[in-house]
Amino acid sequence: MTAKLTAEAPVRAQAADTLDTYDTAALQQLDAAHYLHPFTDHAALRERGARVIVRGDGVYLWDSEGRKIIDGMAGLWCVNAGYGRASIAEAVHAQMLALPFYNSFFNTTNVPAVKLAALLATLAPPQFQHVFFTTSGSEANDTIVRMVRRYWQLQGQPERQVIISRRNAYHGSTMAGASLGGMAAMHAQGGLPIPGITHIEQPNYAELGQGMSEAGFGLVAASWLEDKILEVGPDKVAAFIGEPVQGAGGVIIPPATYWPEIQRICEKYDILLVSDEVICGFGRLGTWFGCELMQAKPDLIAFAKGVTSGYVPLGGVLVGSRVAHTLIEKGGDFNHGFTYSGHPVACAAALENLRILIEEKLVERVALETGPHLKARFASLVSHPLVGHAETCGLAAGLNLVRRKGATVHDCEAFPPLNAVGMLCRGFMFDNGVIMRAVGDRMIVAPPLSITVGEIDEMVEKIRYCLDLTLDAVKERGLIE
Ligand code: PXG
Repeated sequence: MTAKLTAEAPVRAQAADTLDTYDTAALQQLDAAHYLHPFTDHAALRERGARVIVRGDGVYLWDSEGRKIIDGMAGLWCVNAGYGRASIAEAVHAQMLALPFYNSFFNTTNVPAVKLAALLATLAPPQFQHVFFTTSGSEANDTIVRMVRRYWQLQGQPERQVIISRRNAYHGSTMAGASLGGMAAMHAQGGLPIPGITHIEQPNYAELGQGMSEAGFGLVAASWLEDKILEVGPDKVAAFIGEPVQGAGGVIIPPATYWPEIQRICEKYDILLVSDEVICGFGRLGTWFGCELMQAKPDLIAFAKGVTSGYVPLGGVLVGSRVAHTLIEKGGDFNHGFTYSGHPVACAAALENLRILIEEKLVERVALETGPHLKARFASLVSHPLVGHAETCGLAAGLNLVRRKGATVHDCEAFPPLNAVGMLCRGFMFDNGVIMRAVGDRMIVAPPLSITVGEIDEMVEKIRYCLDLTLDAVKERGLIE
C-alpha cells in the first residue's frame, strides 16, 4: 500500500469512483483505518489491504483493479439467482417509493410480507403454513431458541430447555447462534455456549467413520443423539438442531442413513427437530429445502441468505403445524420480535427473487443438470496429486488437499494444520480469478444456482490450474516430496 491516509483521502476516493475508476490504495487505507470486518485478523488485513469488490453480473465479480473473478461462493452461500438482476432492484425501488418501512407489531401488516408468507407456505414442505421473519440467519436461530422453550412452557413441560446441536455446526454469530454452533474458536472468545445448549459429534464420515461403511456410520452418528438425550434426561431436552449439509463446517454431507434415523430418535423422545436451512434452503441441494433431500420432517426451519439471494438482508423461521398451533391457540403474546420483522423492502426483494428461481427452474436445474455436472467435474479433480477426496451435493462441493493420497478417504495423510495449505490455495484462487473458501485444508464451492454448465467447466479448469500452483508452492516449501 502506498497511499497515505490524509483528510482528503475520502474525497479522492469518491472523486475517482464517480468516473468508474477506483483509487484502490486510498480505499484500502480508509478500510484499514475505520472498518472492522467480520471474522478478520485486522493486523494481517492492514498489511495486505482489503480487496475491493465493485460490481457483479451473473456468476462474475469485478474488483477495483478491473479483475474479473468467477464467484464460486455465491457471495457467502447466498446469491442464488446470480448478480445483476435488474428486476430485483426494480422491485425494491418500487417498494421503497410505495412504503419503505412499516412495522408488523401492533396489529399491522404490509403487502409484501403477507404475500411472501403465503408463497413460502406453498414452497415449503406441507407441515409449514406459518413464518416468522427476521433479518438474518443468526436472528432466525435466536428466534428458534426462544420459540422452542416457549412451546414446551405452553405444553406444561417448562423443564424441557436443552437444545442439542453438533460440533463443527454453524448457526450464526449472536449469543444464541454462536452457542448453537459447534465452533470451538467462537466459544473460546465469548464465554459460550450459553446455558442449556449441548453438542454431539458431527456425521463426518472422512473424519470419524474409519472401519465402517458409510451407511453404518450414518446410524452410529445418529445414535450419538440418543446417547446425549439419555445423558441429559429425555424430559429435559427441547430440540435437536442440524444443517442438512454442514456448510461453513466444510460441506460435510451426511450418509443417507443419518437424517431418517435422527428423525426416528426425535419422534421416539418427542423432541422437536430443527433444520437450519440458511445455506441449504432455496435450492442449494437441488430441492427447495435440504430436509426434503435428507428425508427428514422437521418442526422448524431456519432460513435466510437465498430467500433474497442476499440482495437485501432477510431471514426467518418456518413454523410447522405442531409449534404454530400451540403458539397461536394457547400462547397469547409471544414476547419476541424485531423492528425489521417482515420489512416490506426485504420481502419485496424476496418475492422477485423467488419468482426468478421458479420461472427459470433453477432448483430443478441444480437437481438435473448443474448439480450432476459439478459432481462429475469435482470427481475428476481427484486425479490431481494434491486432492485426496471430493464430495458434492447439489451445488455445494468440497475437496481435501492432502499430503499423501490413499485408497480410501481414511487412508489419506493430511498436512499438519500449521502448514495452512488451504489458505495458500485460496490465495492462488483469488489471484487467478476464482473464489473458493478454505475450511482448513478442505476447499469448498457453492456457486450461484444460475451457473451454466460452461461456467462450471471454466471454474473447475481455474481450480485445477490453482491446484497446480499450490502443488508447486508446497513442494518449494518442502511440505511434500
Ligand atoms: N445458519 C447457517 C447454517 C449459516 O450458514 C447462519 C445460520 C447465520 O446467518 P447470518 O445471516 O446471521 O450470518 C449461517 C451463516 C462461512 C460463513 O464462512 C457462513 C455463514 C456466515 C458467515 C460465514 O462459510 N453462514
